[in-house]
Amino acid sequence: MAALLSALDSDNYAKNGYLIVKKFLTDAETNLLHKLSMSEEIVEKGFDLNDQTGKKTRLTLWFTPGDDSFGLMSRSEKMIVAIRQLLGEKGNICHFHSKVMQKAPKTGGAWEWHQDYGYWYKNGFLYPEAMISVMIALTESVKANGCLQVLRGSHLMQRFEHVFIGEQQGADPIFVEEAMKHCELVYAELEPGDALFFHPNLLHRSDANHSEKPRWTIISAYNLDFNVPFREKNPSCITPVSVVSNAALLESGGVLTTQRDFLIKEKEITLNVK
Ligand SMILES: O=C(O)CCC(=O)C(=O)O
Repeated sequence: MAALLSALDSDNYAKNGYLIVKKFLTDAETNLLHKLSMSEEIVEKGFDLNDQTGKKTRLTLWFTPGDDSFGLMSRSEKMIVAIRQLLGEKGNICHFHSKVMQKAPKTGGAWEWHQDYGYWYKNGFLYPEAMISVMIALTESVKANGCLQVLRGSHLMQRFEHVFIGEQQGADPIFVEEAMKHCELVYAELEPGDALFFHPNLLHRSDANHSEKPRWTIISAYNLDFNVPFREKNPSCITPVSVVSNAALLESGGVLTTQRDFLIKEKEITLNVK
C-alpha cells in the first residue's frame, strides 16, 4: 500500500504527539457519515456524560468495526496505511473502538484534561506506543463550538495519574498545571473531513459548546495486536482489521448496522472502558 503521510508528517507526530491531516475524508464521505451519525439509531444508543457544570456531552461507542459505513471508514486502506506509518510494523492493526461524539449547540459539555492512556492503562494495556486515536470532524470543530485542545509535546511526559472528576476521569490537575508551563496549548481546529491523529499520552481537553452550531466528530482508537490487555474483555482490540478499499465507504451508500457491541453506560463506564 502506498504511503499516505510524508516523513515530515511522521516526524511531527513523534515530536508533537498529534498530526492534522486536512481533507482526510472527501466532502461526500463526510456528509454520508455525518448524516448517519445523526440517525435515531446512533443517537439513541449513546449515553450522556456530565461535565463539572452539569452540561452533558453525548457519545455512542462500539467496539467491533462492522460492515456498515462507519466500519468501512475505520477499516479503509487510507486509514490503515496512515496508522501503520505512525505506529510502525511491530504488530497487526486492530480496532479498539469508535465513538460518535455529539456536542449539541449551547448545551454540549466540556471534557477535562486527560490522556487516553489514563483510561486505557486501567484496561490493562501495557504498551501505549502501540495505540492511537483518530478524530474526524463531521462538522466544523473550532474554538467557538468546543474543539479539541492539546498540549503540544505532552505525550513525551508519559502517563499521569487519573482520578474521577465528576463522571469523567481527569489527569491529576497539579501535574496538568505543571505540564502547561512546558507545553504550548493548541486549539486543534478542524474543518469537516479533517483528521486529527493523536498519541494516547497526549494531554487534551475541550470546552463546552457555547455556540449555536453543533460539534459532531467520530473518534476511532486502534491498537497493535501484540499489546494484549489483561482487563479488557472485548476482543476487537486484538483482532486484526480486515482492510477495505477507500471506495467502499461511498459504495455502501450509507448503511448502518444496529447489531453492534455498543458500550452501555450503566454497566461499563465505571470500568474505565471509554
Ligand atoms: O470530543 C471531545 O471534545 C473530547 C473527547 C476526548 O477527549 C476523548 O474521547 O478522549
